[in-house]
Amino acid sequence: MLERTFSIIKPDAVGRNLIGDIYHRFENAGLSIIAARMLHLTREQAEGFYAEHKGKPFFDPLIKFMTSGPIMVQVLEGEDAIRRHREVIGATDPKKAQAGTIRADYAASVQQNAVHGSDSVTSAEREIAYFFSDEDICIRTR
Ligand code: DAT
Ligand code: MG
Repeated sequence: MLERTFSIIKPDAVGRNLIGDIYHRFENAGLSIIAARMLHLTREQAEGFYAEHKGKPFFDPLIKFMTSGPIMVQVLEGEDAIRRHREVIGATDPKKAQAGTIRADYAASVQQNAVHGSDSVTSAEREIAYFFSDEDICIRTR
């Protein structure tokens, strides 16, 4: 089924000039970028985005990391996009991520793990709407 998912290239990967490499991997996996923007998250924006993790021991360091530099946010569209995107990204812990995935290749740790990808249809819808309005999304004609 044609799906949309939400993606972040995190401050570590942006800082290492990996935007092009990561976009290439998305496109090679059949995921089309249909909206994109660079921004530097405020603490409030980061806390709201990661609200489901509030209270966990890694929450404060996560917010500090996510606000440490600019990020790229994008909406990806493709067949089975949510699962496919998570496959290209790899497991949260880079030590457990399959060889050839973005996190296996670029993540320095569980926290500094290069990318974010929505984990379900519900979170994809919430996360897309958190950063993009309907007018930001470009419908592909080919
Ligand atoms: P994912 O990003 O793979 O969906 P998640 O939703 O469980 O993983 O966690 C969100 C982010 O929080 C994750 O990318 C990095 C950070 N994080 C999760 N578990 C952590 C842990 N045990 N120690 C440090 N950071 C963690
Ligand atoms: Mg998650």
